[in-house]
Amino acid sequence: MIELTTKIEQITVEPGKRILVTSDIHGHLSYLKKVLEKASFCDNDILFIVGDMIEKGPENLKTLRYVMELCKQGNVIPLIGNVDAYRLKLIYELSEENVCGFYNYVLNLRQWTGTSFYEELAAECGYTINSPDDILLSKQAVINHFEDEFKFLANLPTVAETQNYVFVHGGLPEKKISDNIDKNVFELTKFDAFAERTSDVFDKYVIAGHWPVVLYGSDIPQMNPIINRDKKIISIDGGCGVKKDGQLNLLIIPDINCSVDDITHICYDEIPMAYALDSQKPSIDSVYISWLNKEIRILEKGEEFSYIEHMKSGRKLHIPNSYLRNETECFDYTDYVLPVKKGDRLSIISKNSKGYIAKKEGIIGWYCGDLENG
Ligand SMILES: [Mn+2]
Repeated sequence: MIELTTKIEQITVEPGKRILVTSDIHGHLSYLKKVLEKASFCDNDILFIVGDMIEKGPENLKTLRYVMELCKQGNVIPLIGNVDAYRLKLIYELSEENVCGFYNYVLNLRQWTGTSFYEELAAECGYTINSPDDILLSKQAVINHFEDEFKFLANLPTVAETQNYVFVHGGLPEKKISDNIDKNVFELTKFDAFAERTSDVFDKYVIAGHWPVVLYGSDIPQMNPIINRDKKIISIDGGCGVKKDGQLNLLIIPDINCSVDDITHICYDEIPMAYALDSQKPSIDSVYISWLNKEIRILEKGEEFSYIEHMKSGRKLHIPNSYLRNETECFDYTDYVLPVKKGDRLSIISKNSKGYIAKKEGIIGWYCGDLENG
């Protein structure tokens, strides 16, 4: 059996060292490598990886092993995420009663990302997963073969507390850090919309992942870290792998004693880029339809665009059909028009006859001019 308990680790960071923070890598190993390279990550830095290293990405086992390797340097501190913890728990608790649900989850992930953590584990033990029985057959071999990896995951801290910052995947149910020790691992790792739902004002800045920051917005979708100065929370999940327009964020705290104003970030994604050949002004009034308020009503269905009513905002707008999930749902769409200057570099998310949905410096919106490759 595996025991998952809440662990709070105290860490003293020496002044003069940069603190780098990322989260929600979700099996995107190339993103992690690229973002660390972009930051010139070195031995004198401290890197916090705030949970959800695996699942929903193309290289789950490799990402985990890469993080384990990084830990040997002594300046990398990974924390557990709800997906990491839940996967571990599920594997140990696999039985005839729950295996069908798990098999369906594996199939969904395979369809979505081409693989899944468990499939990768089973493959290394010589098993192919084509039925629930294959999962039960491979279970013991997987548990034996991956003892080191599972121990590593099970022993990860839930919370890391330093002089001025606290790190946790989801959030803290209790304002006093030490009071969280009695909470279940999942209460801390699967704290949805923490920066919105908590009413606490923390003494030290709490840096959390888990909840894609884009979901905190209702008018303009944006993927960059959000610093909430009122509650002292920094949300950093750029939606890597979960959102097609997402990114892996890396927060850079120049020094443990620096002011929050000195914090910056960089990010990485693999969305193709192009240069804008025209300028345009931003729109003043916009709506972002996320899966939290995805309910819509189709007023008129067209060939490329449909005229819809967004239930939450009451707005009526034309949206590309590719953003409709079905007759009553639409998500990850905005009618926001980006501010663009000629020569700006844009990430091109989708194209239609009216223009492009693009990302500029982490912000998503329309661009209706011409492009030059680059
Ligand atoms: Mn999570």
